[in-house]
Amino acid sequence: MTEASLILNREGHAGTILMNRPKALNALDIGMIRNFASAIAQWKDDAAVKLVLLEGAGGRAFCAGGDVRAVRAAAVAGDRPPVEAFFTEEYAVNEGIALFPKPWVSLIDGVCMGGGIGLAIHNGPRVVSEHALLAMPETAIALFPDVGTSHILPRLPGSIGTWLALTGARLTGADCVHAGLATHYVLREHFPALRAALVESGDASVVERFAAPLPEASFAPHRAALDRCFGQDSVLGIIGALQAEGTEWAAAQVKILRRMSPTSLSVSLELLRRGAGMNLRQCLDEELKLTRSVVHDHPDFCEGVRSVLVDKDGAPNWAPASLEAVDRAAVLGLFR
Ligand code: QUE
Repeated sequence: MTEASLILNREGHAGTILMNRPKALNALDIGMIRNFASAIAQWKDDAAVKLVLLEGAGGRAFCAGGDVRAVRAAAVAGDRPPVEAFFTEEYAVNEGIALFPKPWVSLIDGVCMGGGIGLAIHNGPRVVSEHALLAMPETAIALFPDVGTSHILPRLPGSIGTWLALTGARLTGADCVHAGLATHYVLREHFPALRAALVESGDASVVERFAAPLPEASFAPHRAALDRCFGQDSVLGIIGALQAEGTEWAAAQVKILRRMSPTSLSVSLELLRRGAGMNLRQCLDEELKLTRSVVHDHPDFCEGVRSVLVDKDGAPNWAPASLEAVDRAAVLGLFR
């Protein structure tokens, strides 16, 4: 018998959800997404469920993202319906979490990227440990910040959201609290007691009692430069501003940006600027339209997933290959 990839339970006053594909770092497949939708539907009006508790199995990850290998396989086969179903249903879950009328408590003790962030960010509390590692790595596979993060990232302090989206910067748990992605910093050793208190009390405010003193943000020394550079209104403008900084940190950011899909960087920046003026539903609709064109009508997504997750050669062949060669009209055309 195979074990379920999403395990729903009732414990005390809580509805508990365990993401359980540890070998794939709990990456979300369509079956898991459907079970999330059913948990939301069952529990939102069930007065006996005071809160939801979301965790990842295996000790290494909360959730590494969406099952983009499966999406790529469908795209390569020219099979549109499974891609349409995956993103439509995933984004509906993101909105369902945002509208969920009770605390949706995420316990993040490991890797949490992309789609994993979408399962935590739209509600709360969002608890991170000293082993949490969060990122929006989509520009490395020529996707873009989705799962409603086009609504969230433009609302983070300064230009932190743009920096995260374009560079895929990895944040520690403490960094996430400083950036506004997480709400509470709790040491891993206290997670079992926190979990027990949540289940037993049904009161999400117990997390306050478990919070540890917050270390300084790793990006604190670079915050001013980060805001100066990532506040520019084009990717080449950002790169120019970084070069003008003349620091090691700025040079490292340029090197990272130059490895990402040039089209994806341009799409992601445009999406975040639009997202600043839109509500969550509008952002999810814009993201859904973008998935169709980015996955099916542009070669970089299949190439990016091939390079990062299939062949793992770290040598993507982007088209076009440089930011200088990106045609703005072609980028805007992907937003139909
Ligand atoms: C960008 C992404 C993802 C990614 C890497 C990126 C993503 C995702 C995974 C992933 C990682 C490990 C696994 C797995 C998936 O990596 O969405 O199954 O074992 O799910 O650069 O968007």
